[in-house]
Amino acid sequence: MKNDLKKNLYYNMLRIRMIEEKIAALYSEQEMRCPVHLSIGQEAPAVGVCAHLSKNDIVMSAHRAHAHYLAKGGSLKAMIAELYGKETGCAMGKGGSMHLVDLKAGFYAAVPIVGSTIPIATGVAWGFKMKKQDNIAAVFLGDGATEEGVFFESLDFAALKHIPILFVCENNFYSVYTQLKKRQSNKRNIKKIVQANGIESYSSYGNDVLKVYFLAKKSIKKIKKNKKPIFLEFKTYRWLEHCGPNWDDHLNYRPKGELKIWLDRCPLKKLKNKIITNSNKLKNINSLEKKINKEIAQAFNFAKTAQFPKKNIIEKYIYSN
Ligand SMILES: Cc1ncc(C[n+]2csc(CCOP(=O)(O)OP(=O)(O)O)c2C)c(N)n1
Ligand SMILES: [Mg+2]
Repeated sequence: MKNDLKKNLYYNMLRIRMIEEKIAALYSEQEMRCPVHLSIGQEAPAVGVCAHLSKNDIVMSAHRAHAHYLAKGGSLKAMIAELYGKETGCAMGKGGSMHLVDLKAGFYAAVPIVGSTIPIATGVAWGFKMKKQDNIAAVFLGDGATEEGVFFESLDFAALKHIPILFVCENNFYSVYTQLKKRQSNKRNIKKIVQANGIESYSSYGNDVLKVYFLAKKSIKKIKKNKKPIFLEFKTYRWLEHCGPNWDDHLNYRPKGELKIWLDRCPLKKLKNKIITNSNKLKNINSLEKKINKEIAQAFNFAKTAQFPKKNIIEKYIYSN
């Protein structure tokens, strides 16, 4: 396997990790006034899936959207400005972290009502098919979203109409403070449930970006060829609190020792060890970090020095379009 591929995937995950770490570090300044749901620890599904999507394929997401937005090519400056509530933000400073959007990059928005973007993405993908366009939609959803009725309605419709959509479930085993096994019978297997809805379905380990990459590659190729939906479940883990920049292991809703196991399964660490074989390569990695730090500093400066939105900015936007 080409080392370039590993390096690219590593770079994209590192970039997301470092951006979110910066958000966490500056959050207590209280200049970012929106809630933030960070993806630290679960960067691999976003990067491995979006690596195969073209500009004209679209992605939708939910409350935990930074990684998806960035992996799809959303503007970093506009994202950080959005978190600061500024008029140069991707939603004109009116949405915050949970309402990211970058139409140019094919990121057709994140909406924090759990499950709400699943039918919207299904509709967009259906539209592609009706217009005989070759594009697909990918929608990222959590394990909690698979408990919403609209998830099943969307599966049914996608199966029935042969809709070119990739459903990507990031199963981090939690919905806020409640573990999957306290919410669902242990007989409930999401892959089999989706298969029973007539959709090809796979489950894989979500902290190995190469596994994600190759499964996504095969699946997206198939969706484009057969114009039929596919569902992927990636098992992964959120390190920080559900919402906010802090560690929360002391709250004891996670079984003792579980966090430590998943910290050891860090998606970046695994790949970094594969890339570094000598000290020369280590120097290369340091230069990646330097490059990312520079980009982050520019984005935060852009956000902090921007204006807050003027009154009626949304109304003006709507009436001028
Ligand atoms: C319809 C709806 N119900 C409840 C909530 C509150 N809520 C916000 S995030 C969340 C957890 C969702 O869990 P999951 O889909 O697994 O995503 P994760 O946070 O683990 O990434 C809940 C219940 C909501 N936003 N929308
Ligand atoms: Mg979850």
